[in-house]
Amino acid sequence: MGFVLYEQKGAIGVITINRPEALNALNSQVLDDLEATFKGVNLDEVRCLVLTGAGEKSFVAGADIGEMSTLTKKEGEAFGKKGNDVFRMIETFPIPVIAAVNGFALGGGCEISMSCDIRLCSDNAMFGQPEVGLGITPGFGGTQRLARLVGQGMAKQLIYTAKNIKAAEALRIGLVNQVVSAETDEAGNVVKSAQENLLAVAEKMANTIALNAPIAVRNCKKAINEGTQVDMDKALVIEEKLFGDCFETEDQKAGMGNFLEKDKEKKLKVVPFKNK
Ligand code: CO8
Repeated sequence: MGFVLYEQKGAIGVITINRPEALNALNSQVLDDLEATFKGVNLDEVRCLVLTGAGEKSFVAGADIGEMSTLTKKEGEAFGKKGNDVFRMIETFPIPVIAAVNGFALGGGCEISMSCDIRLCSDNAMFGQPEVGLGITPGFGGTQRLARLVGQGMAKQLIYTAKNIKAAEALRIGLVNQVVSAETDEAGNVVKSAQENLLAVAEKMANTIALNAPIAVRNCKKAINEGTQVDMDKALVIEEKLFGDCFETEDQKAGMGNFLEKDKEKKLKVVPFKNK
């Protein structure tokens, strides 16, 4: 795929937006390549994805300003819809997606990270919604997802001021779950750069998720995504259905049977979870 790389590593997959000469800015082609890459993931084998950007400097520096600069109102709306459709596909993708944010996550970059389930970032990461400085609104879901993630007050501050924030502030307001620094040895020499270490941490988390029952993990994603959009009574019905759906699966029988056997050795073994 031209602007997107994909590597399957056992039960996890790593998707890399690969347009470093433009700091991985999202033009129509990148969006098309992303959509095709997600659609090509082998869901019989892959249980968790990591999404990152090529290079040390930038995750995604936004939607492509050059491409947007000449759009009419109608074309602007269509471009917004194109981004929204791809990001919603990521948000509702059956398996979890971890954003490994290496550097700039501005505009559409911050927005695509927010369509992922979990955000981890390197200590040089920079987040922001600079759109109002460009005369537009955050049009790839930013007004909606940022407000849901960090609360309306903080989202409005970030969006109205168009001021970028560093990794530590993103952690403080709950926009990211973890900030990853370079790994050093006892003498203080860098063993892994922040970017390398970020990917290692993200892949380790993805592998941890991949060891758990895949149907249960998928159902948790669906329950949280769908349940948080409706009132509590409806949300609990959604949860009940997805909970019930796990019973009679091989995962549920093996997972609980393993525990009940009270065989410590066996309990420690990884259950060979299957997708049924
Ligand atoms: N679009 C297109 N090209 C970009 C973008 C971008 N968003 N960001 C960087 N580039 C390009 C630069 O033009 C430059 O290209 P060239 O070498 O050909 O001149 C190359 O990447 C390197 O960039 P810089 O030289 O600017 O690198 P610096 O280290 O000096 O600066 C910054 C890095 C601070 C990230 C700077 O590049 C910057 O400010 N970029 C724009 C950030 C931004 O405003 N992003 C938000 C864009 S708007 C958006 O995302 C809206 C989403 C919703 C769309 C809704 C549709 C209707």
